[in-house]
Parts: sequence; C-alpha cells; structure tokens
Amino acid sequence: MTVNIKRLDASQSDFDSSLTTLLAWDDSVDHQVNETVRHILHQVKTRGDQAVLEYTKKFDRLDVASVSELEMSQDRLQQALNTIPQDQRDALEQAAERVRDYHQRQNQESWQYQDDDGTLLGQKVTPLDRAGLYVPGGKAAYPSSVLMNAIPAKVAGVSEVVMVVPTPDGVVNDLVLAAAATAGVDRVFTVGGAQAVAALAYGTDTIPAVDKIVGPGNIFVATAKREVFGTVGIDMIAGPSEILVICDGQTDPDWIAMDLFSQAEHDEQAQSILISPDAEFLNAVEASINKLLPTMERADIIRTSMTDRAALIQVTDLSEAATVANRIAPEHLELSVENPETLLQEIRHAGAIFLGRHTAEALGDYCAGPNHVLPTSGTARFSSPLGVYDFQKRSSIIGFSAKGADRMGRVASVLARGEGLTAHARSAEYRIKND
Ligand code: HSO
Ligand code: ZN
Repeated sequence: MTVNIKRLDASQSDFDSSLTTLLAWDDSVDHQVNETVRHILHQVKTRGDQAVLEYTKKFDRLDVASVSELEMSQDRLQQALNTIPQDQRDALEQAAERVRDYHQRQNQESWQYQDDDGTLLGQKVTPLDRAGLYVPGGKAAYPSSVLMNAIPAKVAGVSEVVMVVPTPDGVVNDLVLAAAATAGVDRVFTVGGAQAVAALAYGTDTIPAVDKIVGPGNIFVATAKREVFGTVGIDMIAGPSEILVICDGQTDPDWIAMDLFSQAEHDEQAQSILISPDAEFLNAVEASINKLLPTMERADIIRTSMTDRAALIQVTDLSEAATVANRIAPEHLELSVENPETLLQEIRHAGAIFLGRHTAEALGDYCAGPNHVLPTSGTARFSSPLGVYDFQKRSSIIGFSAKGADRMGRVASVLARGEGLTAHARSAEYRIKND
C-alpha cells in the first residue's frame, strides 16, 4: 500500500491557500473535557489530598490511604538509576551533561548602572522558588523530556522541582525515574491527569504548590494547565510535533525520508514537510518513504501522519524555500544543503534549526544540548525554546539619589497632575528641593 503524499508547487497561483489548508489541524476545544477538568480542579482545590486520592483510585486504579504513599523517595529514584541497563544509564548521563552545559550558557545575570545624577537602575534576576513538572504515563512517557524540562529549572536555580507522573495500575517506568534522578528532580508523586495539575497549582497538605507548571500531557492535562494559568505560570500548550526539511537534492533520500518519519512517528497528527528545488529529488524521497515505511515499528502512525499531514513542496530556489519556511515557522527546521550557514541568514522563524546533512533532528531530541521543548503550530513567530529564562524572573531596581529625585520628581509631578492623580504628584514633589 503506497502512501500518497501531497505535492505543492510554490509557483502555482493557489499555493498560498493550499499551504494554509496544509497547516490547519484540529485543535477544537471539547466542552465536555472543559467541564470535567473544571470539576476536578474545584474538587482538588477545596478538598485537597482527599480528592487526589479519589481520582487516583478512579483513573489509575491505585488505592492508597494517603498521598504520602504516592511519593517516590530519592532512594527509589536512585535505585531505578542503578538498575537500568548500563548503556541506558550512560546515554542518559551523557545527554544530561550536554543539556546542562548548553543551558548553563543561558543563565542571565542581574545588572545595574548609575545615571549622571547618581541614581541606581537595574534588573535583579531571581529563580522561581518551585517548579512543577508534568510527565505523561504510558506510551508518551519520554525520559528525554524529563531531562529537557528539569535540567533548565535546576540550572536556573529553582530550589525545588516537583514531578508528577501517573502510574496506572501501579506500573512504574524505571527509565523515567532514572531520568528524574539524573536531572536532580527533588520530589516525585505518582499522580497524573488534571488532579495532578490542580495539586501543583493549589497545593494540598502533601503536594506543595508550585509557581510554574511545565511539561506535556494529554487533552485533560493541557486543559487543566490552561485553566490554572494565572494562579501559576505555565510553559506552553504544545501542538503535534513538526519537521520541515529544506534540501538541495544532494542528501541521500533515505536519510531525508527517515528524518521525516522521525517526527511522523510521534503521532497521527504530526507534520513532516520537505521543500526542494529539485523535482527529481522529491520523487526519490517519495520512493524512499514507500520503501522504508514497511520496515518501521510504528508504520501505522507514520502512514496516517504522512497521508494526512505531510507534503512535498517544489520551489524554484533555496531562497524561495526559506520564504516558505518562514511562513510555516516550524518547530524543527533541517537545512540539508551544501552551505547551511548561508541559508540560515534567511531564516527568521523556527523553534530549532539543524545545519547540514549530518545534523539529524533526532540528535536534537536527545543529546545535542539545546532543549527539545519547542514552539509548535507556527508559534515560533513569537516564542522560543524552553530554557533557563522560563524558570527565572526579573525585578526592576530603582534607587534615586537626592539630585535625581529632584530632577525626575518635577517630571513625575507634571505627568501625575496631567492624569489628575494628586497623591502621586505630591509624593514626588515632597522630594523636590525648594531653593
Ligand atoms: N520531538 C519531540 C521530543 C521527543 N522526541 C522526545 C523523542 N522523544 C518534540 O517535538
Ligand atoms: Zn522527537
């Protein structure tokens, strides 16, 4: 059964509307889910631990007497790290080290300066006190995501990272626990779903309230995160994974086909797109796709994703490819061309940019160093990868000298009186010298 992949041609007059249709996906809100989530949030907010216990029994079939029984000790995390196969442990630790090194470079310093009046101005950078990390259970439980979410928080200086992960029927994923140990997660509770998000947002007697909740989750988790935003910060609501490859036609078509598969295998709604000025090459990659697909473990997911959402786009040259890429603003962008750094100059919108034929996007998912939590669905137009800066906040620092208070007090007074705010004006005027 061959896969029929959509073909688009940037020189056609209907290209723009075809591209819009291609990029659209079903993210409609389900009112039933909204209702259910609101109810769960309210229950946990008002009844705390007791509600968490009831939902954990109902959804995960875990029947325990207290939430503290759902906490995994640091010894248990360490034990997981000690029992996983040695090659997995080595890989986790190598990946963690590179991710840590990369993120350390994102650390921002506080800064200050003095103006001519001796007035001190600056910005003080402070890590969040506590961050919550949601980790999905089951098939979407990625140990790599534990590293990508927890390491920037620890590098930022967050004192306590609290992880929640559902363990339906008590089935624990040791690799996830080992990743938590490697990343330095402080506390782990085996609670999931909207009830876990609620517990992190509002706090219960046992689960501490956090300041920000990060990490991916199913529709219930995403809806709960949206609802609690404002009470706590959240990272982002991630859409399906995406990869866009620009290729000059000189890379092995099998490599490109597999790169497209690497995101398609995440889920049926994932989007894989190839852009090339070489029509023959687009045909060759299509042939590779059909040759390699039957060899894939997740062939069914890949086939659906490629049939519904993939595309091969013909352009006249690489510059046009960059224009189309900027319009798409993909999560991942591979520049599989001879001079990727030249083409890079034309790229404005992408979550992560992979340079050259040897840079498989998959390396970025695990161990290159940069974060794999990236803006999806075109949001790279205005947002950035998850980073240390997401776990730090800034306070403005203002310290007027007497001379500065005199000079700027006059400015403030005029503006305040213009706004009819007399207390503001007089507060500034008290500090003006009257000689
Ligand atoms: N590509 C995913 C992250 C991931 N890949 C985790 C493998 N494991 C983010 O779009
Ligand atoms: Zn991936």
